[in-house]
Amino acid sequence: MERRILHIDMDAFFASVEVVRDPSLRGKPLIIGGRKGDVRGVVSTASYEARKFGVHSAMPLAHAVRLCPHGIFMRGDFSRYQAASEEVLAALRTVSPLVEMASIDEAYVDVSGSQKLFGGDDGIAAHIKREVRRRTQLPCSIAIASNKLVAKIATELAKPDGYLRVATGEEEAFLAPLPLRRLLGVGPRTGEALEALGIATIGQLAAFSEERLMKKFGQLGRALRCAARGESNSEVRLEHTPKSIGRETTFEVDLLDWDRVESVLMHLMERSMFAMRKQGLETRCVTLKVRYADFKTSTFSKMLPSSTCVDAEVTAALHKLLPKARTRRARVRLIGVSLSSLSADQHQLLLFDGQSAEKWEHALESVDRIRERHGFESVRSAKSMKLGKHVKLATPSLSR
Ligand code: TTP
Ligand code: MG
Repeated sequence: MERRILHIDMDAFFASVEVVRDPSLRGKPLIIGGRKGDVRGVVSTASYEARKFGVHSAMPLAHAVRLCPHGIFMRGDFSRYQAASEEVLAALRTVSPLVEMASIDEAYVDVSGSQKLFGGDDGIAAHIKREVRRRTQLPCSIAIASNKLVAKIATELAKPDGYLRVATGEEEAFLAPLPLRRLLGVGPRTGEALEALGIATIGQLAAFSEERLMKKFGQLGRALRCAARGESNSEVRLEHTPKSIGRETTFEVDLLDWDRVESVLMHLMERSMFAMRKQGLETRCVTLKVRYADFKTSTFSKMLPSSTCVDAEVTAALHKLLPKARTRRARVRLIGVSLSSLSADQHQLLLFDGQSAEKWEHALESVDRIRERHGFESVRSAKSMKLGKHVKLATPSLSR
């Protein structure tokens, strides 16, 4: 199978998130990192409009104020950027489970196995751009090449809001005309030393005598020459997928009322499923956990015929497990649900009960969007509605 690696980098990331939050900021020179008076601050990002004035990341804020006195300066909100980053990760997982977030706004995806399903590189890139837009409204740049090194360099050239494809076999020709400093690993010092040898482009480095490079730089010389030829075989390092996602709660008083227990369980299930979908995952195994008044704890698990992110399918599994928990005629102290055998949600539900599952997924997507805007409790199932308008659990439930 031909190896194809996608690299994505968000455009002016922190600034773009602020523009989505407050569209009146669009088109303005926006600088995130601190307010004008924060003398000790540094710029974390500048919008493209602010970059025209020479403002860039890592610059002292005071310097940025001098270059762009009419700019809009903001401290920013890291938790919002983190949330947007998680949405990007979820979007990427819809094309391949092999995702590596390299930084908060940048990722690699091994898309070798996704070519047929999405119609090649171009189809994959279009799908991701659409999916990122839909989930975050943010612009991004994408490149696809045969390895990480070439893909990352190509993304820079695709900016802003662009897409670039480097065909397998074209790596060296693609890199050749680019200035030396575009090559990763060539910092200011190495750059100067190479330039002293008369090397100004990546192509000139690729063609340079390996012997002479090794004499001057040792092993680094050989590595740089390989990189200049577009050779790299570093793997996409997998993002950690949690073992399970679950929610549980202990009742204020032990309960015999299974109708009430079931309502709380459905609420916990909806919360777990929401958290799972937010991470772009689906589940294959549902576990019901019950602790009785005498502290005896039992778990009951059910494997599903295929992975799902649809509440109704997990509800059905819980309904099969509940009678088992009820055979013990003791009061219930704690109830919980846990979803495991998690995998990247690739929306490949067409094999099993295809149509209805797909319909459900679309419905849930709108539900999740409403919840993000108006709070989790804005949309609830009939069963968990029995708990009343605002659900207050005695002990907050935690995800593991
Ligand atoms: P980058 O991807 O380097 O920059 P960017 O997304 O702002 O712009 P570009 O379109 O050129 O990719 O960094 C991503 C985010 O990381 C950036 O928005 C803010 C943060 N960051 C810092 O806080 N400090 C820094 O020095 C850099 C480089 C980035
Ligand atoms: Mg970026």
